[in-house]
Amino acid sequence: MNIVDKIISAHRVSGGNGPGEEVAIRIDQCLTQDATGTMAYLQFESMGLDRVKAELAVSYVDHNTVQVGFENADDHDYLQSVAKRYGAIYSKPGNGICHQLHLERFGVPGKTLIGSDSHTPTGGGIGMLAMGAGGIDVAVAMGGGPFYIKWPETIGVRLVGSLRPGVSAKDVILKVLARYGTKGNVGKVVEYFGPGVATLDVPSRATICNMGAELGVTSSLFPSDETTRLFLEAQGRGGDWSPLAPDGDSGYCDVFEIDLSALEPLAAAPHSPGNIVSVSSIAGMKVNQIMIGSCTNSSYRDIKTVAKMLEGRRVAQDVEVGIACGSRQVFKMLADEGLLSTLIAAGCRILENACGFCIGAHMSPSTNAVSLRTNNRNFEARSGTKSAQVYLVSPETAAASAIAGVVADPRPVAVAPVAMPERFPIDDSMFLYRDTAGVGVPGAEIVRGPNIGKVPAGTPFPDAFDAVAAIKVGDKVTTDHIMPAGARLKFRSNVPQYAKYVFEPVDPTFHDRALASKETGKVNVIVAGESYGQGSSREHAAMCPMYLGVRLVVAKSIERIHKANLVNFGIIPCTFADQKDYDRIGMGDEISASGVRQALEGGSDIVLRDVTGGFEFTVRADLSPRERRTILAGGLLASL
Ligand code: MIC
Ligand code: SF4
Repeated sequence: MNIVDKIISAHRVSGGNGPGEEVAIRIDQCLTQDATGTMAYLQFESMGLDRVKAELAVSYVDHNTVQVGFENADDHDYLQSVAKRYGAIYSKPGNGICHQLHLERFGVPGKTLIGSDSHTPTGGGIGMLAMGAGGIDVAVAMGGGPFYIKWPETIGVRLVGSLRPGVSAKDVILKVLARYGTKGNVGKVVEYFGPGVATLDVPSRATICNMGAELGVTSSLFPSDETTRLFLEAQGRGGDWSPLAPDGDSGYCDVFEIDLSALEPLAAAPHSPGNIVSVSSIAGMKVNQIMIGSCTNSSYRDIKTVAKMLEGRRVAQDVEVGIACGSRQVFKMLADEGLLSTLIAAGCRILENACGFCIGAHMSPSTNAVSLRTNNRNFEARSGTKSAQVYLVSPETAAASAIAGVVADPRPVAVAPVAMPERFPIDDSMFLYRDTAGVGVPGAEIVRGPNIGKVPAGTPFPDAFDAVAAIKVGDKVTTDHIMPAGARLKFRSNVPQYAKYVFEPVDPTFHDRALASKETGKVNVIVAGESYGQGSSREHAAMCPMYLGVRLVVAKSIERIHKANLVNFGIIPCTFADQKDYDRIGMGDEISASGVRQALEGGSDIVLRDVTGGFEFTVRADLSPRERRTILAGGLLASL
């Protein structure tokens, strides 16, 4: 067995005997972050449980920390009070980014973790089966319920050799993205093996697993070995370690070999993490902004490497450089070693330990700017500036370019590798309610400011309906297109308000049109191309469309987390039986259907009539009986 199969087998509750079959697994640990967490906890509350039942639930605040206006602060108060009441641990704003913190303080090899954030697989760096999910799925797991996945097929990435100076983990995952792309990998997991594994420290492994999310896979994992043990010991958690390795090299559906010694610095060019080019091919290009940090590249290893590269140097005059550590631990270590002072002297802007620039919460580049960033997504407009050209690079490439003022190959200016400390400084004082974790404080008041709204209620799926193709979009439409973050992020806890921005970057008229057709009793249909719903786990990309009367998404293909979110909010995620029908449907076409409940119940294809075009077309929903029941009931909350 490979590692993934071992962990799934050990956690299997029901179903699934092999790849492709739905399996219910027990979840040991849960994490939420604030931007998805308020809805997750509102849904948890509505389940009527008295406390968190999973082994561990941690509620992090890292996304909405800018606090312009009362909204973010209201969310924090709610999350803090609800954590206290129900027995979750609360990580205060300023403590750091959820994935970096979870790796440092809570992750355990061989355990399962789900998080209401697509980069939860960062935990795969220490051999956890860690997966992103919608908030309601996390709420169910917090309540002790299982999590459903398709038993994945496992891609084996065999690592040989060792990285050369100036080349790092980011380049490894960009190489994997160059091979597998950002679509077509649904239902798979990536497992890293081979002699090269031992040459990578835990933060490097975590970087690789983190950005595996951009492949669209369910998770990514490394074995748990001596390096993992030393990392956990250094975090004062040696007792959490256990070894984990595949039985042999044969349990993979595909094997891709990377010779780390031969790897060169890479970059993801605008506007997709799968658009890989070599740094040497863009070297010399003028750069306006460089942002270093995010859950992908903000470890002690990464930020110290940058500081060492900038030691005694200054950032180029026309370049703005911002640096955000991933956690308070990293920040403090930098400060204690005098490296914060190095960064300040070099002319960097020191940013808060939070998501910040990565999600466009601040630090948007100027018009047409070239921005080099060490995060994981460069979707158009995600930075907050539509015309900006965002390139994703390693911390080493970012630092070399900061000095040069143009894209620069870091290899000539590489520094010695950062050694892992024997003991990290441990200070858990910004994790609240550890003593009442799993128990809670019965009767504790839950604080609900005006920004805390309600979860919209679902209604049973209609058998027959008149509908309209409310929007038609192309391939690789991300959740950032469907439900933008950045300046709109603060409305996450207020669905009617946030719903005003559904598809804003694509078609700002969508909200008004969708609401108008809903009010006339029509169902709204979204027509989409390949890989619909890439990116974030935000269930708002299903919840807000549901609120606007969307009941069907008809696409060429749909990504895993988004598909699960659509089901959870009573929307049928379906694909064209004949992809040519995508071309025949026009935006605004009237569509009608009947016998839909019966088709769903029986798991058969659904025939829709394009009344405007005068033709019928068939769509299919590849759903388990459980998922079909959920949709028929009007979503997961309605079906519980
Ligand atoms: C992201 O990187 O897109 C986010 C913001 O972390 C999302 C979660 C969200 O939308 O709140 C994710 O990756 O799931
Ligand atoms: Fe935060 Fe960016 Fe990581 Fe998402 S990808 S969790 S926004 S740092």
